[in-house]
Amino acid sequence: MSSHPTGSIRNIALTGHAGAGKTTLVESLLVHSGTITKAGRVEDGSTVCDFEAEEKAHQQSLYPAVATMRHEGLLVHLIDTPGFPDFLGQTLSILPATEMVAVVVAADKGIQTTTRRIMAVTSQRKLPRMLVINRMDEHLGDCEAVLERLRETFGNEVLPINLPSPDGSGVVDLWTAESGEVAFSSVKDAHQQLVDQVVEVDEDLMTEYLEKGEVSPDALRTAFQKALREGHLVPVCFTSAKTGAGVPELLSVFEHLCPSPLEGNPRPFAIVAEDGSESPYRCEPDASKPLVAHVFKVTGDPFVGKLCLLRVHQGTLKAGDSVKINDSSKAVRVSHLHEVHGKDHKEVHDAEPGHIVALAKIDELHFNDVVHGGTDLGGLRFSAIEMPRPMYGLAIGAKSRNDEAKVSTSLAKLCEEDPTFTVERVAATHETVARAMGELHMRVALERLKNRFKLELDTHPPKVAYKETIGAVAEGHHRHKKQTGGAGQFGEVYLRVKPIEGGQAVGFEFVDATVGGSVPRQFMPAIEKGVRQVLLDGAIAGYPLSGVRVEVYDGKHHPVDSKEVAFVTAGKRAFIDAVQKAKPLLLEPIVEVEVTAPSTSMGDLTSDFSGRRGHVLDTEILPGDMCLIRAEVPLSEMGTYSSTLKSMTAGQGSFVMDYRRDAPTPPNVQAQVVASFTRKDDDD
Ligand SMILES: Nc1nc2c(ncn2[C@@H]2O[C@H](COP(=O)(O)OP(=O)(O)OP(=O)(O)O)[C@@H](O)[C@H]2O)c(=O)[nH]1
Ligand SMILES: [Mg+2]
Repeated sequence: MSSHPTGSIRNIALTGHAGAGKTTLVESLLVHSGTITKAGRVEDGSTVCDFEAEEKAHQQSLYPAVATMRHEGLLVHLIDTPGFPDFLGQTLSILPATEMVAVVVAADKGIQTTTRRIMAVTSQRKLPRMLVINRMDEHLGDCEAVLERLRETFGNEVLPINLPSPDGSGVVDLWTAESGEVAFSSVKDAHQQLVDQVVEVDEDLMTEYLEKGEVSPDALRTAFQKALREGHLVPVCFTSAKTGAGVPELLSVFEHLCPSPLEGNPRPFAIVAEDGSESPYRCEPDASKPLVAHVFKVTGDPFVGKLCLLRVHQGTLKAGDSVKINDSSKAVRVSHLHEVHGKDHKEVHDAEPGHIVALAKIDELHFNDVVHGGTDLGGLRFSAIEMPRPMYGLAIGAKSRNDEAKVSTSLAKLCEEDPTFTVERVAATHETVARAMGELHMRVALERLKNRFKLELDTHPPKVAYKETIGAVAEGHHRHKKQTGGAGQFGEVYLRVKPIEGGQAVGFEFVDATVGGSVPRQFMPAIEKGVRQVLLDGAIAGYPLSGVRVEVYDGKHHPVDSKEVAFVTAGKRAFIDAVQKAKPLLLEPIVEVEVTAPSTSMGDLTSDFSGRRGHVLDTEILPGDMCLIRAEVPLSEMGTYSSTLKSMTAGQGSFVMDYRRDAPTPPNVQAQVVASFTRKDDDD
């Protein structure tokens, strides 16, 4: 039996924009719970959660970190997350491990890019959330306006659960108190508003409340939980992570009002059958049921090597158990379980539903894997939160020849630890391209390679990975005839190419539309082979070709000289001939960029997008003299955007970009790229 059964566990994520004060708030909560005696400082690199070398160097969080505290009989896991938009993927990946997402907002900054993103994702995923307005020590005067903006932006279900005292040295609880002095608003009104909102989720309670004018605290807590689960209430707390004002009250909200794993919303698990159909699976937080745990984070530890963080959703994981991973039939032995607190690990014997534990050195485990103990749970999958697609690319190579072997293994480790960092060999450009979410993310990844693997890379901007497709229907023909002494080679192909609906350069179809045996059946695979040879290197500019349907409608063969090789060449040549007549198009990746910046810089920012061949989709004025700009821009024009944005907004702007689609390049760009291409022909 675990010393902390499920009902006494709380798992809370601290999210929000960079600099809101999350890591400092965790320190303050750890001090108030008696877990540590003195708060560390982000600037000194002495906090529990920013323990990695790169975090200390940058003085900001770059990876999620778990802090564990025991307080008043409860076990609380706080997960601190990075707030800079480049690290959004890291932050999103840990949300499934928690029952409550606290979104921290700096009172002086209000709603920023990460605030919006997290509020949107938690709403979609039906994750209970709350808002914490921090930095009230220095910005007490801004608190009322920020609360108002949060309500305007995220709805009237955003309601304070406490309010700052007149001098900001503490807060007045609105859950229990009906009177008291506060910096703004009135305790009586705010209390009333809170209770009114909560009772709305329960008709019987509402009737009782209307009749008697009050409801019991127990009934109110149950309704509060329901309101959180349904997103009918987004409570707001005020804090100063620096002075500790409001921190004991925040801890109390986490412990007494936030859902335990028994009370959280069900997680999106599904059993996938052999035919691919899915049926939802409801994990029950019951320690006696078969084990279900989910890997929400993979990281590398300099001492223990690969470390996977798991959240147990059902059943009990014990040290020494053998478990299964996804649908693998191989049982894997779990010899040690660890509780995590910053960089420290403490061995524990078992983990019941709700627990977060680390498993070391299990090579078979990967991000988003399901670990289970049931014979019939092989098809169990967790529907992961969709990750933003990394679009900021750098072509990379080893600095020293001796390091070449090390490059791929080290990069593979990095990719495994970060779902938004990828490395691919781009055949079209013959480059190895690393992709991250932005410049900072890329820089941090390169620093990590240096710190952890003593590996330095050469980098340069990658060539654009264009794609080829066609814009019209056309026909192509090739007659391949070769006489080399004895038997010759003969094959003749007529084919038609058609764009596949959508013009998105997606897909390839090959159809035999011949009649009367003009091309004997056995040569059709040879023609297809020839056509497919063109797909990788393209027909006009050396880039991959797709979005084409090929119909072979006629041809000729020779009873003696027709050979497979002849039809391969004829197919390939006829295809290139057809594509060249089919209004070929060169496509480039387009990203959607979302910028949040002071509204005074809106004009500059929108005209900058025009200079980058982009176009603005929409703009919005946000509360607090901020604006939001959404634009579509060719990826190739975004290489220097971080520094431009920084200088245009005096460091106040932030942006995220996401892949949208591929679109045709302007005719002059296409003409240039096509002109610089020479086909290497080796088959004639
Ligand atoms: N005055 C004041 N400063 C604060 C408060 N909370 C944090 N800070 C300071 O704000 C800066 C950023 O704080 P962090 O705790 O690193 O912020 P964060 O939200 O973790 O930022 P990221 O890790 O980048 O997402 C640090 O210099 C803190 O000392 C606060 O309540 N009041
Ligand atoms: Mg931080």
